[in-house]
Amino acid sequence: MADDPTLKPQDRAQEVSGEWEHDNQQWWNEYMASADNEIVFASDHSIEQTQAPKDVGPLPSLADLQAELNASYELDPLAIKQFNRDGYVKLKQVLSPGALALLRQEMEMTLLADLGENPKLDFRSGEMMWLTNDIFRQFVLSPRIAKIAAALMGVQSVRLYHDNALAKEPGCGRTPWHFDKEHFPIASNNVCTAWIPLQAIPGNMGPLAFAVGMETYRLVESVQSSRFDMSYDRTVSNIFAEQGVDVDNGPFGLGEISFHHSQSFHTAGPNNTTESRMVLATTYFEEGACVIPAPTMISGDWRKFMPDVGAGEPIQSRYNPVCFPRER
Ligand SMILES: O=C(O)CCC(=O)C(=O)O
Repeated sequence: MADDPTLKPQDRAQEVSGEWEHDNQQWWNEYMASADNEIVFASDHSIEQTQAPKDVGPLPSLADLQAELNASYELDPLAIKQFNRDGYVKLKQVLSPGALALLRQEMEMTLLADLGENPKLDFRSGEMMWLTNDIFRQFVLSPRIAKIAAALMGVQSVRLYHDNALAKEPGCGRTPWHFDKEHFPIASNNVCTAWIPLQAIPGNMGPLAFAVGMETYRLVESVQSSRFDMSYDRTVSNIFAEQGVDVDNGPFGLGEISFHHSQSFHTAGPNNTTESRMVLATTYFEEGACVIPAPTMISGDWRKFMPDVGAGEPIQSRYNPVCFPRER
């Protein structure tokens, strides 16, 4: 039905009101196909290139990894200001090259085991890896990362919504413009995602790019979501260009990670390198938040991320542990 060319725009808008009936990989497949690959930004910050060092030295032991991911990061108060003003912040040197290399190796093995040698996917994805893999578990439940999320949002305690392994393969096109508030069925304004690159991301590898401004989403609030054609991406992009919205599509250095608020509009460029762009994205929400009254199919596979939690209920399932302060 989604591909029926005879559908009128209003029918397409109504289509998103049902729930998503497929898995998370299928969601990403359809989602990436809704990107308009003709879009370029008026302001391009991607010129600077960042090369990943190839030799990161010996990989850390599990105990060393644990120590790194438990230790507090010294968060500059200016970063909190920037997050609340711009809707996102990029923080340098949050994680060591060794820790990232270890997770990259693990992610590659996990995706290979789950999707096979040649899955013919431009964008491989995985989720809930922390349940079965100790190294993922250290990262996804990391007090170091969750504490930053809590401080940026100004809340005492955060729970995990979900983890996402995101492997944008060489040749994969843009990630469409979106904001996560529309995708996450969480009735709270305190939701953010840590986007953790597992290698440096130069401008031509598709760094996550942000429309600057916590309130920028208001410019495109009335644009109807469509399941899933390119019209939404194109319309949002046109409005941002017309309104002179600055887009930060700068590269990520090794160890640099970003945090974006669920109101932050973001996109990502194509991967025009020969290397897979591997990222772990973990989403946190304020303790006490509930599911929205009526999730739609653009909420994706949400029931999987919070089993036995119904619409309108507090999100406290076994898959949504408190990550900060760490439960003992
Ligand atoms: O990795 C990407 O290209 C998109 C990821 C994203 O939109 C997110 O983590 O919120």
